[in-house]
Amino acid sequence: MSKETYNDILDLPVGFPISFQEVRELHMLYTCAMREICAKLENLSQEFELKQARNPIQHIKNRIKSPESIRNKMNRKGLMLDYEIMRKEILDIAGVRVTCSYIEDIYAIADMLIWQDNVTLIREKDYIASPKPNGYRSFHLIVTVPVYFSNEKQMIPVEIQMRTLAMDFWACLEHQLRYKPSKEVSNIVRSQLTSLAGKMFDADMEMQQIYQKISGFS
Ligand code: 0O2
Repeated sequence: MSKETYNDILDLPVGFPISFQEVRELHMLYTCAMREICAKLENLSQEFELKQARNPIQHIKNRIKSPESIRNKMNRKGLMLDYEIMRKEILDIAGVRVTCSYIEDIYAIADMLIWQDNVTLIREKDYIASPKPNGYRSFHLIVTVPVYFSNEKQMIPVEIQMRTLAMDFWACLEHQLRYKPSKEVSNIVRSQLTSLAGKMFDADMEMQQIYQKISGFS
């Protein structure tokens, strides 16, 4: 069966020549890696529940990037739609999002993950210290984790996005803008959102300061 026919069956985007076997392999590999990271975060969360006064991890979500989203990203980056290139260049096929209470929690949890023997840091992007021009704030890590099979080990990348609840609330709303066709509305809303991002960051900082005062840290 030709790759194009497989694309039809799997509802893959037109022009993404990827075989049935490759899609299954891809899903399996990245799901395994994503599970590894989620398990590590769940373990930390359980330890906090048991031993600490509060759990800084509010939510853990995960997703495997859809073939369409992978295709769009490869087009955006000007990459040839090729399986091997995708494996090498698209590092957020497996994605985990961690929502924390305070900004300081984000850095603490990130350190606790990176410190672990089988987590290798590939890249770190601190959009909290340096927000994007639109106001987007989040802390991104690309790590690899080993995934063991019967006769081999593969290092698979996982993107971990870490945010406060306020940053997550903002990013989810801003994400909806991508699907709004009206340019006029988009432009107004865009600048509103950028200004709101600053206010939400100020609120995050203030909440953290209040928390520190309450718990006697400062
Ligand atoms: P989706 O649909 O969420 O998966 P790079 O690999 O550095 O060349 P990349 O991967 O765009 O480029 O890096 P970056 O900036 O770390 O962004 C990765 C992801 O962060 C994005 O994935 C989004 O999920 C999120 N993100 C980045 N910028 C914004 C933003 O301005 N607003 C919102 N809401 N989310 C953002 P994708 O693949 O773009 O999309």
